[in-house]
Amino acid sequence: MVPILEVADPNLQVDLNISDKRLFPIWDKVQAGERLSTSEGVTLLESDDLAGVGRMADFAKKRLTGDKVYFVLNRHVNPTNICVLSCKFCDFAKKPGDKDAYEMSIEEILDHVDEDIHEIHIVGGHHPTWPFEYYVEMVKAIHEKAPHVQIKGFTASEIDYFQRRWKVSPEESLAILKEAGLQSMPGGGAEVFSSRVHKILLPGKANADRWAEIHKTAHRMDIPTNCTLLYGHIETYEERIEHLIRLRNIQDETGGFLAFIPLEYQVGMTKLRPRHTPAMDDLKMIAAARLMLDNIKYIKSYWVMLGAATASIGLNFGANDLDGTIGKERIAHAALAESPAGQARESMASSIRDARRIPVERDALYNEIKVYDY
Ligand code: V47
Repeated sequence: MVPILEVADPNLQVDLNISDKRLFPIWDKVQAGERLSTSEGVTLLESDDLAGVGRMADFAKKRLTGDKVYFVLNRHVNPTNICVLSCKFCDFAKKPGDKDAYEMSIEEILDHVDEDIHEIHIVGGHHPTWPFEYYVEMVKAIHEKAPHVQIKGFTASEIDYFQRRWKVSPEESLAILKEAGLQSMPGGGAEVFSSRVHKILLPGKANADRWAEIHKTAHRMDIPTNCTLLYGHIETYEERIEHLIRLRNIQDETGGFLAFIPLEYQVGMTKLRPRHTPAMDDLKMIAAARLMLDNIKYIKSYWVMLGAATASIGLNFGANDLDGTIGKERIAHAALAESPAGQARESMASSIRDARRIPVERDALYNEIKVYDY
């Protein structure tokens, strides 16, 4: 299958110093623009040649989008942490009556919508009693307050829950939410598609087939979406790469994914492993994503979970997006993420310049707003 993406620099050539011989045939395929297989993806994650893997991914990134790295002025709003699910990796979810459980009013949500942002990202718990109409009201109110702010909201898992709880099918809920002002969907809720992991960590949550069905429905309705992988807990390298290949197959069918975000598991109090996965693993994960997902244009280096320093290095390992300024993020921080709650526009630009890349401010749909000085 030939990648469907337009390539910024099809003639790009570089000489690489690769020390791991197992990477030689992979490098030949990358240069020829050929697709990588599951076993080649696993080799990328297993290799100790971090620089070699990173340079191949950086080459693939440069060929696609040159030296530009994107970011958005955005706010994350997590309207409630009350959730009927009990995913074993999640410190965010609380039960009604728990000490730290919270519910935001529409007014409180609107306080997050500043004039200067371009994107609002809404993801929350699966609340047992909030009616579907409350979510519609939320989207309408944001859209009325700031029509220029693009609303990216609701994971496939939340859309699935609207059907289970309120009998509103994904087609219906997405049509109503789109009418209210929703423009795109975040990539969360995918976790790891492996049914082995699903059984252990997230029983009762939308599974791989359902997640895919909902994203394909959104794509058919001209709602672009993102996709994610939650890694660094109990999953194997094979399961990570099989997950990426599934995403690549969906993208071949629909072309509706904007960006892929590798989400590093934050150990917090759930402690599926004693400490977080090493930075070397984060960087290889970003690189493997760039090399496997030849049909998804943007790969994020998500500073909230990686920390600003590793995220900036990720921009030399195939990532071309640093996500956004964020504001008050609660999911990773409930799991004790060490990053600050938000970043200013200038510190995003500095992280990108530190990686010797060109900062480009974008909107939620990747339209360029401003190219910064390098
Ligand atoms: O679906 C929950 C994850 C996701 C933990 O689309 C955890 O642009 C790590 O989807 N450690 C929500 N991750 C966040 C999300 C997201 C974030 C940034 C950008 C985009 C985008 C999407 O957070 C959940 C779940 O996979 N999560 N607990 C944890 N302990």
